[in-house]
Amino acid sequence: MKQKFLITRRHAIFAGLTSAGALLLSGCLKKLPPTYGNLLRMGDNLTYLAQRGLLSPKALAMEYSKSDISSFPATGNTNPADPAIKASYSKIYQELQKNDFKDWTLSVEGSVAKPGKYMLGDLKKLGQRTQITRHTCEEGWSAIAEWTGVPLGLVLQSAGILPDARFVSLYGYDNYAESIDLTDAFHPQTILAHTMNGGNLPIQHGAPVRLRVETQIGYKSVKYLQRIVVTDKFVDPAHDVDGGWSWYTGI
Ligand SMILES: Nc1nc2c(c(=O)[nH]1)N[C@H]1C(S)=C(S)[C@@H](COP(=O)(O)O)O[C@H]1N2
Ligand SMILES: [Mo]
Repeated sequence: MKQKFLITRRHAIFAGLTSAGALLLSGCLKKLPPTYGNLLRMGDNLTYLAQRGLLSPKALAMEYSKSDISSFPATGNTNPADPAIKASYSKIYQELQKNDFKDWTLSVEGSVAKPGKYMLGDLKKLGQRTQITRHTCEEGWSAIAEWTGVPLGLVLQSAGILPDARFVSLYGYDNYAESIDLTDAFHPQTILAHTMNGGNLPIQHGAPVRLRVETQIGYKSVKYLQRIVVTDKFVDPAHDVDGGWSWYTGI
């Protein structure tokens, strides 16, 4: 599924080599991604440098108006409760679904002063943001939707993020996982979305709560959120780097 992405990415790498060289020389060395040094992950250096070197960390991804909202394919896992999935998480997700996700909690762990479980109501009280954005999948399609959710930065603040914190790993009920750095975690458009186009987030799009990282490509936006772990070291929870995927996929 992510294969095509790698090829198009390679083209982008060659196209961007000269400008990246210039960026490197212009003193952006401290802004290198944690995958720096891995020859197969040179694409990360380029997109990371371009974003971290040229944009303010709070620069917003493009937002659209309601008339731009489009149909929205569902990809990857579209129903963790599918009985055909023989993994233990399938039963757990079925139970949550039976009760309309009222028993759903998000566990916040790691480098935080107050680790613990948040119910959806607890999260909503922290603050909310609504944004109409474009999702771009590595398979080559994109779609626009309106998302409402709780900024991840507010959740991390509320949990008392510790000074040694550097990365955030997010795990879904289907064992899918991704990690992002604190710049993306505290980006104003990085939200834990519970509402899509004004209604509860549908199962196929990650119910009850999914991540939206609008500064990166679609596969970073973990659906079916279960657990967030703040770490002081770089973690690649889904082994993207070993599997030949980009860890940083800035758009
Ligand atoms: N938990 C989980 N999150 C996931 C995936 C998945 O399979 N499981 N697929 C990813 C990919 S590749 C994309 S493009 C988007 C798809 O989101 P959508 O199904 O709402 O279109 O979710 C991402 N997050
Ligand atoms: Mo994707």
